[in-house]
Amino acid sequence: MNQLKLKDCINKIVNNTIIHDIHTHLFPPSFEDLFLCGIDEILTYHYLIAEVLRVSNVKPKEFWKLEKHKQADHVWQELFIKRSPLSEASTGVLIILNKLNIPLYKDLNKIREKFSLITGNKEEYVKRILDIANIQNIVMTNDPFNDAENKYWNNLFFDKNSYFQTSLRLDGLFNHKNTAIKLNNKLFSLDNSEKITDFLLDCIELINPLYLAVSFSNEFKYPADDKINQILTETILPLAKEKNLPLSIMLGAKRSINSELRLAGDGVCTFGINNLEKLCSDYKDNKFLITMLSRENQYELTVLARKFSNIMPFGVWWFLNNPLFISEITRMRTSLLGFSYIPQHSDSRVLEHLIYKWGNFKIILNSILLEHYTKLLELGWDLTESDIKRDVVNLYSANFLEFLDRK
Ligand code: FIX
Ligand code: ZN
Repeated sequence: MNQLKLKDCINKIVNNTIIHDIHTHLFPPSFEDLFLCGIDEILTYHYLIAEVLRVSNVKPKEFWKLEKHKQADHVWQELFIKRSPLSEASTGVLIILNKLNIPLYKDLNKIREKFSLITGNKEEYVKRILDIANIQNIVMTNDPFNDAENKYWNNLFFDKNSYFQTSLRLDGLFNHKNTAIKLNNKLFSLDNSEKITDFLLDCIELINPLYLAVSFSNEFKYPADDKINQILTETILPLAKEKNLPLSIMLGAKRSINSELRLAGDGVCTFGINNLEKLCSDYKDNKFLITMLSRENQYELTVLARKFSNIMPFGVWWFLNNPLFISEITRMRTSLLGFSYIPQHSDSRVLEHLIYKWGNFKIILNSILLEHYTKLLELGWDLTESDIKRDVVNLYSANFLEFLDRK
């Protein structure tokens, strides 16, 4: 294969291979209010809210009193009209509009009109967006402690054949104020490990997750004589092992450092990698999907993954999800791990986010693959189109699916 053919071949494969998006906050249309799409939802994404509240004169308390379309008007005015939309999240809005063939009107109402013409049939619209991004499956973040979501599970609303798949988010076990919770019309008390295990078994039965998930700031220490360690070691880890479910641990989000900003108020902290090292070493029969929020932690995590095959690093999370860090982290991971990691997840909260988050990632992946494969060709390696296809399939889906299946 020559250099020119290589470029076209990579481009075609990167854009046409189907993706398994392993962590999102999306829901299918059957979850009614939780299914988010359209320009007002896109503009009131918490990434943009954080950006607007630092430049506008409207105080957070006032902003939250506005109706959603007024909040969207405000974001549009401040971040797109009064200033150029340069940040990753605001450029993302323009990418979405481009891909949906909606002109970049400065008048937001005109954009709203265009959206109203295409979002009418929600199921068809989901299919359209997934086709644009070339995504086959989306993993939701299913939180039994969230009342707004819980009611759908209680009524067995979920269509198990949809593109949407499930994961069981358990942060609520550590933060939950009450010791009782209702799930599927059953009341569970969560005051000891045995009862928590019963609750988790019912959640797993009901939600049928691909993996269990938690997030921790650097306040999580392992080992330690505290409630987190007790819940983790007496309930979550034994169950995850028994059911052969990976535990996804998202490390380094410091929650609510400015609570006035609500969901937009979380920050970042570096995490003591020695805690993760000890955990993965003590629980070699458990599988861990790990993503870390701090840039400083990325190299250590990658080195740790070389030592522990029960660690699968995934995604370039949240504030890191911009070209500079995606490029740096993906290059570093590839140099140390080959393609034995999961390079990206979208973390989309609004359906159309899939378009820009995956679109941006593919541009970077394209150039990284070109560099790596060029080197192989220069060294005389016999590289075929099907080799490249196999590698991209591994990155986009197979590494995840094989990790799930691994015993
Ligand atoms: O904890 C998480 O899953 C985070 O991804 C979210 O809490 C965060 O708000 C987010 O949407 C980041 O992209
Ligand atoms: Zn998330």
